[in-house]
Amino acid sequence: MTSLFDPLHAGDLHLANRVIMAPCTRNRSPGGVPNAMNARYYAQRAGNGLIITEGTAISHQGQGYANVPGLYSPEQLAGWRKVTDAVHAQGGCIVTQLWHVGRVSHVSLQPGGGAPVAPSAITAQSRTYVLDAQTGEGRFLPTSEPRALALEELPAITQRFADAARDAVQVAGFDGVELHGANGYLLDQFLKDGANQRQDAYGGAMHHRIRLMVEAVSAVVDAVGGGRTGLRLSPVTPANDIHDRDPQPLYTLLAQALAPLGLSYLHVIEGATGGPRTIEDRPFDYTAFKAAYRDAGGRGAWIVNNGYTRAMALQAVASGNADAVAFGKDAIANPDLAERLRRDAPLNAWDKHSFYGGTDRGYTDYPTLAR
Ligand code: 8OZ
Repeated sequence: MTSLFDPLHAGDLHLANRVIMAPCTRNRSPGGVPNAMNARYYAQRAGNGLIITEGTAISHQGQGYANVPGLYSPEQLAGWRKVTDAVHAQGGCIVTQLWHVGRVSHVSLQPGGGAPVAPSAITAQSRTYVLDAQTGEGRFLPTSEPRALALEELPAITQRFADAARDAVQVAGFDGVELHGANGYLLDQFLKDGANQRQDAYGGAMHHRIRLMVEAVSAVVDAVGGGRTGLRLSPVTPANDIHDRDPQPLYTLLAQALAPLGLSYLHVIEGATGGPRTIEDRPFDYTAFKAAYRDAGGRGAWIVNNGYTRAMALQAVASGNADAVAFGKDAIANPDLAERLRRDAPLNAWDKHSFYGGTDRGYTDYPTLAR
């Protein structure tokens, strides 16, 4: 029987165990440039089988929050190199999450103070994290009204995903990349009819709405190889005001389109991100989704996420329902999470007040068992 603590080959990624650090936004990279404190934080967590970095903007346009890191300038790539070197020195494996927020942004974060971009000009009823121009303090503000992307703009966005992926691996030293296809950001916006009301080849019918995501994933696969490419999905999360009328067939179609791409892994958020695992008016059969992917020849690891306890994670891997389990808040609060889970040791509690922005407090000062 497979254990949560067994090694895993996920495409070209070699994981020492199946405890994965989920991507967690921390807003601690001023200027979008990863710094020494960020390197320390990730290096502390290298005992997890895989670290997926916080969402990292592939372009200025793709940025939706203050002080999140980027992957589009030489300084940002050099900053990440320090992070990956520090993680590799501890024997860890690390991929970066390629992020374009689409409409979940604010004019003050966009190039030239322009409108954020989206499949359609529909404002998300959501909030984004912005710095006050006077005080420099972080605060949450409503997202700005977006403009609909022109058809002619889409190839450049796909290309940016590919170029950022190549730079992430070749320049910044990442073991691979994960596209952020979840939580109501750009690729998820195109996928779902609540945000996508286009009438061109990228909107309307389901096979149109999956197009941008499949093109972006394919371009990244061409750039760095399928074995170094993962994708995060959230079929029914309401995060960032996203919804779809009929997610099950949408994700079946998506699974069939992704299956031939030879991905390292799919990473699935079950239920409401950071919230309930089942949503009454948004039913979804994850077993059927996984079966659709496998039946279509989809290989690579199946990573699950959202509110997993130790017992649930052990059971998910032992039963074969998942190959690995991603933990967010527990990985923030426990630098030695995999070791604690292995020993069935108590976990540190997380401090939600220091999740977004701030100093080393609530970031690099959570104790290990040894301390
Ligand atoms: C929390 C705060 C800001 C961003 C996500 C990238 O939900 C995020 C995020 C989470 O995927």
